[in-house]
Amino acid sequence: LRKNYEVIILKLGGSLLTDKNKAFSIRENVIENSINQIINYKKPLILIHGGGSFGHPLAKKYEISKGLNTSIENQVLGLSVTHEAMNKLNSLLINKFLEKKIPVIPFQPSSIFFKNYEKISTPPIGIIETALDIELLPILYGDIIFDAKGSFSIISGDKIIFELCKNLQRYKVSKVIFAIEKDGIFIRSNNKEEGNLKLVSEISYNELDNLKLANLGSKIDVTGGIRGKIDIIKRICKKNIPVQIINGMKEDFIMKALKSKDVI
Ligand code: IP8
Repeated sequence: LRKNYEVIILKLGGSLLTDKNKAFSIRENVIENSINQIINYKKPLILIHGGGSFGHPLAKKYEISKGLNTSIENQVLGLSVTHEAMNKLNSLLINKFLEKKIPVIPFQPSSIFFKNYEKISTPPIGIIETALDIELLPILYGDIIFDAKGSFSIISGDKIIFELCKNLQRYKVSKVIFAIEKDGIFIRSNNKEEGNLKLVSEISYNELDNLKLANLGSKIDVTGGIRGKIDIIKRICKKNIPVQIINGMKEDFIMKALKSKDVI
């Protein structure tokens, strides 16, 4: 059995894979290009993807992240439909890998993770480690999550990453890469609301709390947007795991980040 193997966790953001403003739209070229870069990386990798225009509009419509609410018409059906939309996006990706004869395996997060009064309980994730052992690429995604108090909400891809960082045992996460549709995190260079925007090239853990985030306009996001992402990044960094944010729209940035080459 493999022990102390390094693994990279890569997240393809939902707004990278889809046009978040248009329901069920996918960015065919971006997906194709991302997959081509990923299959070039021959070392252990776990792939996570977000919801984009598949998961977020439905989750918002049925207020899934706020939990069971009997006054919302057909909410439980909406829960099912939200999960299925994510499954669809996932199957689409899975099939693209299979067309290229790359062994991949999807894991349904809603069948792995369970919320217990705000705490996510994760059973031993040996299944993911065994997939890695036999060189299957595990793919997980933002999904619905059931709650022990008889309710449900959404588990974001980012949250899943944190749970994996916390719970993998035989594999050590060497870094987490977020491929998004922008160059990274932008801050305001002065205190005014619309000060000049500046891309942050490097941030240390201690600086994460005081970022003056630039407002780049918000898309439908039920899992906390960039603030939520920074919160998760902090928790990942606290485990001494470096995090990199890259622009997944650029031709070879995913490959460069995976191979630790210089990238913006
Ligand atoms: O895009 C959200 O995952 P994320 C998944 O990683 C759903 O935040 C179902 C909205």
